[in-house]
Amino acid sequence: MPRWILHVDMDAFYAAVEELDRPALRGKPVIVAGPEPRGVVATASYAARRFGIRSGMPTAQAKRLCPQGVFLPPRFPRYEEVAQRIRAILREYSPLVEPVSLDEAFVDLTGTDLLHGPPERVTQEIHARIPKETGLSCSVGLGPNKLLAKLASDSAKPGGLRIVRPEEVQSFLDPRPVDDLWGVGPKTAARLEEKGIRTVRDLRETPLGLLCSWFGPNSGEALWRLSRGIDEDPVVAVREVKSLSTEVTYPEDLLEQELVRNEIRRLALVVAYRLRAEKLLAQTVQIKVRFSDFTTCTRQTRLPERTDHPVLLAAEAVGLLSRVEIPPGQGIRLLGVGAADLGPARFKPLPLFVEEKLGEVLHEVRRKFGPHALALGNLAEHERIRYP
Ligand code: DCP
Ligand code: CA
Ligand code: CA
Repeated sequence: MPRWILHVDMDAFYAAVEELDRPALRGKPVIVAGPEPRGVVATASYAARRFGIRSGMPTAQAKRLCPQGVFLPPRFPRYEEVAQRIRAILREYSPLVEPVSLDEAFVDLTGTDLLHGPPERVTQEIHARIPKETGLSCSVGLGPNKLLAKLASDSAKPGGLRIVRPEEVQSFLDPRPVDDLWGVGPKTAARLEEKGIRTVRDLRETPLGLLCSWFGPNSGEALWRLSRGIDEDPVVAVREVKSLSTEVTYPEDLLEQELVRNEIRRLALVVAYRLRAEKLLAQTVQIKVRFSDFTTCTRQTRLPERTDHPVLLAAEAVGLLSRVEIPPGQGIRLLGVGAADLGPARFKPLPLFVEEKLGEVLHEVRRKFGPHALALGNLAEHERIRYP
């Protein structure tokens, strides 16, 4: 099966986030940089790039080039938060998401057609969704491997989308300078230049034997393959944060709705307590329900904000339960509640809900007396359940 790899890279990432958070800055020359005298520019908005400002340039020099520029210190927790939202979107399309840096990731879309439709369409959807859901501009490339996906997104920058189909690979690569190829560093590029090899086409037309005699058999062959757009490097998923869940198998199947609801609430509180203990917040809540006949179903929902709030998590979990149809005559043997899309609690957003205070109190009581010390709602009935 031919591979389809997608590459996403955000445009002027740090500066774009600053403009998002402070709309008055939009379109201005925004420069995110360490302070003088020793600081350097992390990134500059496209408006600032017109003044010749580039990443890595000393801040002092950037100020000379653009005295009217808006110079801001970086806010990493905020960039990380945005990065995680982007990754969560990408993970909806494939489990194989490889973040390369905060603002960049590969996604392997090979064989995801049945679930999500053709990769070309998924690419368009992702390209439209990221700006819509984050307010930030991104560049997206799709190709038969990582090498071509990244070159495709680079060539679409800023804000574009480029698809390189297998039959277009050579015409897409040929006119590019050799150092566009991943793995051709400045040293190799300089040595190739000495031999009169400047473009990928020049490189492709150089016999393998000659390349091997210049660079050794391994590098020679690597160059030969790169010039043909051959790259088998796999997309390796890095699970940033684990999910967290708890489940109970009941010695006797649960039959009463109210009992099931109370159990789901109780399990959600245990999950909330563990999130708090691990200093994590969750954006996705999941439940798992197994019936008497062992058939199992799961439901999940994505929250607008990450939270470890016990009341909210319990309410979401109970809400999910109402989306489960219990087949007639079936009891419930197992219930589980999970939290996923976890992120560090240190970047916790400001409280959005009035119940936040109640959440604090619940956590405090559990911290002192253990996770089962308190429960929400009417839990008198749940005491009838014997836990294994
Ligand atoms: N970065 C940094 N120091 C550098 C290069 C980059 O701190 N020397 C940071 C700031 C960037 C982010 O990493 O916003 C992503 O880097 P990119 O190279 O992808 O550059 P940008 O996203 O800023 O711009 P572009 O639109 O060219 O991708
Ligand atoms: Ca970028
Ligand atoms: Ca990048």
